[in-house]
Amino acid sequence: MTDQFQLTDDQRAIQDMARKFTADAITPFAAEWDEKAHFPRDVIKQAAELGFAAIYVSEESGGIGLGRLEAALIMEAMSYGCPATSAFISIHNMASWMIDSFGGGAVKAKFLPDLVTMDRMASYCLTEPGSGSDAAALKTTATLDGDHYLVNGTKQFISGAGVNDLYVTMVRTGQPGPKGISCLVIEKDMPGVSFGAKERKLGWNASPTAQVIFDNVKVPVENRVGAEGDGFRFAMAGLDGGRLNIGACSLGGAQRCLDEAITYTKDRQQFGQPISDFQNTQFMLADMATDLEAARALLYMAAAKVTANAPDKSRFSAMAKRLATDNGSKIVNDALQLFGGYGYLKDYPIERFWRDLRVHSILEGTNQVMRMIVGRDLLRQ
Ligand code: FAD
Ligand code: 2MC
Repeated sequence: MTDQFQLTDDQRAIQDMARKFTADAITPFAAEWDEKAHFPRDVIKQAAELGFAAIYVSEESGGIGLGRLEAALIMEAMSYGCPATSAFISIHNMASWMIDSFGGGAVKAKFLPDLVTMDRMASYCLTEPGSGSDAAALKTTATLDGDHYLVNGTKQFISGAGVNDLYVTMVRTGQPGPKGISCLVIEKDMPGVSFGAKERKLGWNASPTAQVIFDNVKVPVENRVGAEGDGFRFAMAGLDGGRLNIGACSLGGAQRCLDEAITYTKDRQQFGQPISDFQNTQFMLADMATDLEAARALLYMAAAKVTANAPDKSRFSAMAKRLATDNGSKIVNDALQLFGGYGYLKDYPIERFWRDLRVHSILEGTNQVMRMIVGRDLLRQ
């Protein structure tokens, strides 16, 4: 954010564009996508036409070269309609940015033209069955064999598994721990790549999740992003931005539910008056709005720090993700309470947001891991 906490005209323009896209292409359909566990590939591809597939990919590589605040504004706007779809697009952005920022000329030229248009879509593969929070303990191996690696292992909970074309995958090429990890782009149709069954989930139903299984997959060395041993650093740098976007998805979902609650409580009558006349309702709405604005302010500040590559950017990203996702879920829960029994029904959107936002406190690093990152950084100073 610049200029005494105002968004610039350009930032407002991009926000308006994302809001219009959401109102036209996402909001009217999101409940059905959730109900039918439908992956809206065509709508996601339309987002690419607006530049939303490569928000912070450089213009030289075909992206729109914006900052992290602009990305947060776009994610927040799209999640007003569907947090799962917005987050799916965020993950594609994170994977594409890693290739653009850390890849050499060959890997960038090979993959980025199709990624910025979403002619190919990308997943980010870090988590394994035995390593979630302790990501640096990953066991998927890539063994160098001439001009290619042989990759073996299983990635767990991968968003876009089976539907996406490219898998930006953290693999072990060396010693145990973070320094033995490298980053490879693995293609869906390479022999030996397969997928687990689609997971059945509480929410995020528009975003398919499954295992990605590598069985002696031959991956050309030219598909490596950056140097051997640097993959963990790239993965963490990617998550500095991803976590902002997940926080922004919670802000957008919470804003939607707050707006719905204001409308509903003015309309719903009990004891001969609108329930918005009760002081309890007003106090709840007041706290929801306050918690939302506080989280938004921290998230926008953290986004500015990540754009500026500030030394404390990772700590701020973790603080903002933790606060926005915790506050977001609480606000949606309170909205559900204000709707009474109707909030529990699928006839209203609140229960979908309640389910979708719940996972934001878990993925892209649990909120306990966020506290670990913040605590460690404070004590390092
Ligand atoms: P665990 O690490 O086993 O944690 C279990 C509990 O222990 C948590 O409460 C955790 O906070 C706590 N805990 C662990 N260590 C500590 C500690 N040191 N101190 C205090 N508490 C601790 N991953 C990807 O790589 N790519 C994806 O696209 C992706 N998409 C996902 C989509 C969905 C719908 C879901 C559910 C997950 C996705 N993930 C993805 C995985 C996600 O990042 C992990 O689930 C998450 O990082 C937590 O790992 P875990 O599930 O193994 O839990
Ligand atoms: N940017 C750049 N480098 C970083 C970094 C960052 N944000 N964070 C850590 N590093 C570097 C760090 O500097 C160190 O390198 P060096 O020794 O050269 O200084 C190296 O990485 C190892 O860092 P740590 O010593 O902090 O590693 P440790 O293993 O102790 O813990 C932890 C790291 C817990 C923070 C990390 O494992 C983590 O974030 N866990 C959560 C996993 C996670 O977020 N998964 C999300 C999967 S994606 C997803 O869910 C989706 C939906 C897409």
